[in-house]
Amino acid sequence: MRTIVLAATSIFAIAVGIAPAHATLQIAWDFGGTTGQCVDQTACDLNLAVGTLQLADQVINGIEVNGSIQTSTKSATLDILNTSSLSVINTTGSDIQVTVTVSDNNFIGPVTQFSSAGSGVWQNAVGSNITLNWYNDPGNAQGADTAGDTPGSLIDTFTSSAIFAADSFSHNGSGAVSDGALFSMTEQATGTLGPLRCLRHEHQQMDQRIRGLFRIPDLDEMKKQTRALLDLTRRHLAREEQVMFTAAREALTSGVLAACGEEWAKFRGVVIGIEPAPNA
Ligand SMILES: [Ca+2]
Repeated sequence: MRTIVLAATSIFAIAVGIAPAHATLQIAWDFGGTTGQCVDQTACDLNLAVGTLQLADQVINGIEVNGSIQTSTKSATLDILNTSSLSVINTTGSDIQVTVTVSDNNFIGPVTQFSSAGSGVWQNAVGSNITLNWYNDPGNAQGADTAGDTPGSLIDTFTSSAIFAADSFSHNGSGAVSDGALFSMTEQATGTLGPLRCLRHEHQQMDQRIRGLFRIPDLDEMKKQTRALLDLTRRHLAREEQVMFTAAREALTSGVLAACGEEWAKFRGVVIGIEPAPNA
């Protein structure tokens, strides 16, 4: 199974201004402990324009990143920091904690108001979550030296957890800031992507639905809820088959697998290697 955050985009815009100066747009990441960074106009940046930082499509510690572009705009009337990815895919059978931070400084003030927005689509990622954080620093410190480097104040935050197989989120924010001639902006996306969260979440859902069945007085409603529980259980078993058992086959030695098989066969009262009789 693959976990996808599609079109995770966030935009950070601040109105008004004075005069430009040198600054650095950069991105830093931490994918399950594998860290990295890319700075605008260095070898890792595919886009020749200053203020646009484009990463090559790549897999970092099992996380496949496609179409990652960051932009930084500084003018007398508008300062914008933007980051987006077409898709961020967990290709492994494990949950992975991901953090991506984008920052630039020497945005042009003074400014007194900010607007923020973020949106995305979850695909096959139930139980995964992402938190978007927006930071503003009147001290103009450069952020994103590391994924945890977020100078200034947290001025907006938003969290989304994937609930449905295809799920979307969006958020808008705005408020007051107090920035002088120069300031910095930093955006961060942090959360956990993974199939195990999805499986655990389904376990919780099944437990809730089973408990709920006993409280339904109406027979038709109970039938409807029982069918929904069966659908959820079938989907969950298929997902376990696809994710858990594939991961177990890859991770465990044949001796351990055989021992597990014997144990579970004993528990279920079946004999390994004997096919059930036709029409049994
Ligand atoms: Ca560039």
